[in-house]
Amino acid sequence: MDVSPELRKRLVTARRVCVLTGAGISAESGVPTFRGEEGLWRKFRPEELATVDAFLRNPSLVWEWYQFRRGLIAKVKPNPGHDALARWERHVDELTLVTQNVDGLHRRAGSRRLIELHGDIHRNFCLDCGTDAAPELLAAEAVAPPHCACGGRIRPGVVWFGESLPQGAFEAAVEAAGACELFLCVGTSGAVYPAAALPSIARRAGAYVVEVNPTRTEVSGQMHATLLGKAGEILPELVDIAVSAAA
Ligand code: BJW
Ligand code: ZN
Repeated sequence: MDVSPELRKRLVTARRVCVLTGAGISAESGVPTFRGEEGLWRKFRPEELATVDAFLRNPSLVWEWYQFRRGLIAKVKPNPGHDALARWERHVDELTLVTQNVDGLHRRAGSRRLIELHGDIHRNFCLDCGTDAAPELLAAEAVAPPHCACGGRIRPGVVWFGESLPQGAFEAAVEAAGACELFLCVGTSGAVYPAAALPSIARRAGAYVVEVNPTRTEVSGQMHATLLGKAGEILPELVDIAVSAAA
């Protein structure tokens, strides 16, 4: 991979780093992305599955889709891209990892300063009273969402279209993007807001902004540099450069 002298300098000198990740970083672990050739949404329309209206209209279909994905995620593990970001966090003054992913792979890789903008697929809560669901309610084979003690339906703890992000999550992400010297945008199509606004927020605040993705995206035009390739191959190299300087 060709790292420009400018990017090398930024990697070596940045003390505050912010990274935004999307489904692409988990693709090499075997978790399908949403959009594109191999994307989940080639087969299912987002509005049929990722809105509260879809859940109310057809709770079993939506529940089954999340149970299928939970089963898939349980069988995979973090890849060198996740590992590299966790390693970087241990070596730099401040690395805030903002993810749109709900799969929990960053946490499993060891990232701690983590903001999960779109929730957590392993969590479930009651649509009516908001109480977290007890794990015993969530048998893997269940084909319909269980009910809470209050009678309400249990739903996955993810953020659907039209819903607010978890309280304080976007504000914390904006703060990190606005305060960093180096911002990386990894494995996201940049199609979903407000997450897709973070690169431009970082750039306006003076950060050097870099994208890692096999293809150009809706936010490529906002980048100082785009590194075309897989996160699991490029991130370890970038972190080697950053960490060797810190050693
Ligand atoms: C690789 C790779 C490899 C492959 N290595 N890369 C402004 C303008 C227009 C609309 C809106 C707007 N603001 C809000 C909206 C409405 C809406 C929205 O954005 N709509 C768009 C469709 C236009 N947004 C919302 O409704 C959000 N809520 C909201 O805005 O509330 C108000 C609010 C405002 C301000 C502050 C706070 C709140 C909620 C959005 C919720 C999104 N939910 C989903 C589903 C989550 C649950 C689940 O998992 O089922 O989140 S949608 C889906 O898309 C999922 C993802 O997190 C999200 C982003 O997808 P991502 O990660 O980018 O994946 P892909 O598949 O699109 O891209 C993968 C990329 O990886 C590709 O580029 C590949 O090339 C690449 N890749 N292999 C590196 N090996
Ligand atoms: Zn309830």
